Amino acid sequence: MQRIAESELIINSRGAVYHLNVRPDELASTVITVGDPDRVKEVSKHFDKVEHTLQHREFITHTGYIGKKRISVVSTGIGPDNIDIVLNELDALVNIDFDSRTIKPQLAPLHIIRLGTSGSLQADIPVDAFVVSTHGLGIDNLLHFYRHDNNEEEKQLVHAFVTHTQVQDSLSYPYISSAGSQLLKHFVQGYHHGITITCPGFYGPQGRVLRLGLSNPTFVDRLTQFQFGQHRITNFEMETSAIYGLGKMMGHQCLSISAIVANRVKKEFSKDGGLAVENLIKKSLEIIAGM
Ligand code: R1P
Ligand code: URA
Repeated sequence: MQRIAESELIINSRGAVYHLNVRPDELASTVITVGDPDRVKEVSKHFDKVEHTLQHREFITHTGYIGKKRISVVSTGIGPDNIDIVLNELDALVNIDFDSRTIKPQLAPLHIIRLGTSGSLQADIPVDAFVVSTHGLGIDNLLHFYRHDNNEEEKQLVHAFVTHTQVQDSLSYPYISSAGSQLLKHFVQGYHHGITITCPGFYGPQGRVLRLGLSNPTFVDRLTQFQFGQHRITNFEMETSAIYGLGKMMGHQCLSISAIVANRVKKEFSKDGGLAVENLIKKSLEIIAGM
């Protein structure tokens, strides 16, 4: 088995993986990711017991228990580039032996659940609603650095998306990946379902105009109008496609759930986004603890 060099997998003096500063024994097999580092304690305050509290840069991890269920909550910061770090390091923590620096013969699947915020692209999905991403459609370029493939239906969906939005000339080719089916089935009642677009920015890539003009001014309207069979685009944010794409290739079950804080069709913003996120955390933790 090939040894992974010190320059490729960086382990600190505590025996912890470099960016996350987490050791293999400090991570649970159910991992909740949140963008905002301050949101970690908003999740772990619902734990019966917190075992580990760790931090390096924007990556804060709390590991603890709800009843007998061991859960870690990890902040990712914003964007697909941070997800490249978090997903690779979470996977290394369970699937690479840190002593021999070799891939373990028996791979361990994680359950990775993002609890985030998002902008709605449909008039009938209001602020403060919850959306589960059936797919992450990435208009960032992260997955193209890895060998990856889509099935025929996914290829057709991406092709229809490119034709409809006319994005192919100026942006990297979009990619798509789907939610982990073992997780998706638990989050139905009280959650909208749909395709989530993952953007490499909050302003221009999500069609927001402050002072700068947009290269494709009709892009956001076209997202709202897109249809592929029964599929429509419900929302956009900045991590889902990267989590789904990398997580699936690594063999993990991933799910992204968002509280809607902005409705871009109705031009509305939540009056209390913090409360919407708190409600999402409480409702989803009850389900996660019982899975
Ligand atoms: C932008 O404000 C951030 O909010 C959303 C986006 O994905 C992006 O990370 O999620 P979080 O609230 O989880 O960070
Ligand atoms: N996060 C985003 O990325 N976009 C929004 O509109 C709201 C939250």
